Amino acid sequence: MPRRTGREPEGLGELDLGPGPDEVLGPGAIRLAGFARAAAADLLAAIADIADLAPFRRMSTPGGRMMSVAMTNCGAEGWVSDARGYRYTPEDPLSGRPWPAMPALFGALAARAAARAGFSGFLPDACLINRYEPGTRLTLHQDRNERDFGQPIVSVSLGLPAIFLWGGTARGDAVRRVRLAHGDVVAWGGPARLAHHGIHTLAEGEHPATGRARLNLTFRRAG
Ligand code: MD3
Ligand code: FE
Repeated sequence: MPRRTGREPEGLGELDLGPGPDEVLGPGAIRLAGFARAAAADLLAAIADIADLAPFRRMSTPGGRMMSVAMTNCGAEGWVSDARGYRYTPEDPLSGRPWPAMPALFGALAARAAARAGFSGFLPDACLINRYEPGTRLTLHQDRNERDFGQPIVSVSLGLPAIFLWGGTARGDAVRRVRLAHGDVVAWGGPARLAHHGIHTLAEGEHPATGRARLNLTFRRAG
C-alpha cells in the first residue's frame, strides 16, 4: 500500500514518491529520505526476532526516572541506562546473555547509507532499537558513550513520523525541528556528532507497517 511520506503536495492523498533526494541538513548531517523504505518489511521482521530474545523494556535514568521510550539492542555492544549511569554492555542485563547478533542486513544497510553520506568504512558494532508510542518522547541529550566521536551514527526511522529536535553542540544553542518519516535514514558525523538532539512527544497515529508505533534504529561504533 502506498504510504504518506510527508513530501506529497497537500491534498493529493496517498501517493508513494519513492526515495527522495539526499539532503544536507547541516554540517555533518545528511538525510537520505526513504533510503530504507524498500528494506522496511525485512527490518521489522528482524526487529521482532530480536525482541523475542531481548524484549523491549523501559530503562531507568541515573536520576531515578523511567524513560518513556522502550529500548532493546542487537550487536556486540548494547546501550543501557540504570541507576549506575549510561554505558555499553556486551550482555543484556535482563537475561545475562549476549545481545542478539546484528543481522547482516542491518550492518550492510548502515554501511551503505554511511558511505553514501560521505562516511566510508563505517562498521557498526552496536544497534540501539527505540520504540515510541504516541505520548512518548526523548529529551534533548548528547550521545557520548562511544569511544571514538570520529565515527558517525546512522539512524533509521520506521513507522509513525516524528519531529526530531536538533540543537547545537552547546546546551543553549537554537533547536531546529526536522520531520523524520518511515524509511528515512540520517547519518550524523563530523561537526554534527556531538549535537544535542531529541524526539518531540510522538503524535497519535496509526501506520500500516508498525501500527501505533515508531521504531528507530541507531547504528554506532561503540568500542
Ligand atoms: C545526532 N535516538 O537513540 S535518531 C538515541 O529517533 C537517539 O530514537 C533518536 O537520539 C530516535 O540516542 C534520534 C537521530 C540521531 C541519533 C544520534 C545522534 C541523531 C543524532 C547523535 C548525534 C547527533
Ligand atoms: Fe541520541
